[in-house]
Amino acid sequence: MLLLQFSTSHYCRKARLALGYKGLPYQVQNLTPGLHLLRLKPLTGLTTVPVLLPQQPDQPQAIADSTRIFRYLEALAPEPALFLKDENAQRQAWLLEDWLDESIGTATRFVYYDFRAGTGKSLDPSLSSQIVINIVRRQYGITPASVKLAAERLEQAFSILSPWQKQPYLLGNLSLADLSAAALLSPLARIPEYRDRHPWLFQRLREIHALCHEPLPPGLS
Ligand SMILES: N[C@@H](CCC(=O)N[C@@H](CS)C(=O)NCC(=O)O)C(=O)O
Repeated sequence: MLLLQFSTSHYCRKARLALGYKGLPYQVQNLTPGLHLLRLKPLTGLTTVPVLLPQQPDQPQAIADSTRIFRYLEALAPEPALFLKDENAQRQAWLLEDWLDESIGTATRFVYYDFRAGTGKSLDPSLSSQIVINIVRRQYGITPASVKLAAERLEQAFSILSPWQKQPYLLGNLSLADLSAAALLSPLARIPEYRDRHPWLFQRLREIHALCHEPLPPGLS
């Protein structure tokens, strides 16, 4: 299998966590932002990574979107299970996964790129890095007002995810909600303020990454 990705994308990290948890062998191909459209559009009709290419004659050519990749991997390799046996609990897992994908993954992106352009500039002050950061900020409409909203959404997220303070898995047993939270909140590991205020969150991120045999994100390694 081949995973088409951006090396720094937290949505691609989410797909890698699932592949690692399942213990499936795969390779990655890092696409160049901008040129990625040329590769992805004909394959999926979409412009986003991750995209998984099973590269097997009896399998689909391409699976786009991290949520679809979760479903595909669970059908391909049911053990170890990523879906919970209890139907109600699994519904909760899907709800959390969708909220993390649609709301929180975006909020972390906003807060992270705002940090990298401001107090976190010293992480990589090179012109090329700052150009990329500014392109991303323009592409996603990252402005002081939208960053403020994103930061507020994250505060609410920490309270919704508070079961993680007392137990290793959000819904009692490991689920796709844990993998989604571990990946989509991972950019915050580079921001000292978040690391200092929520040590429990980064402890869980470490544990989930170890379970999925995925190297830790920058800031935790
Ligand atoms: N819901 C999608 C979101 C993926 C996503 O936003 N990917 C970003 C990278 S973090 C991307 O490919 N952006 C490039 C673009 O939109 O052209 C998923 O879960 O796969």
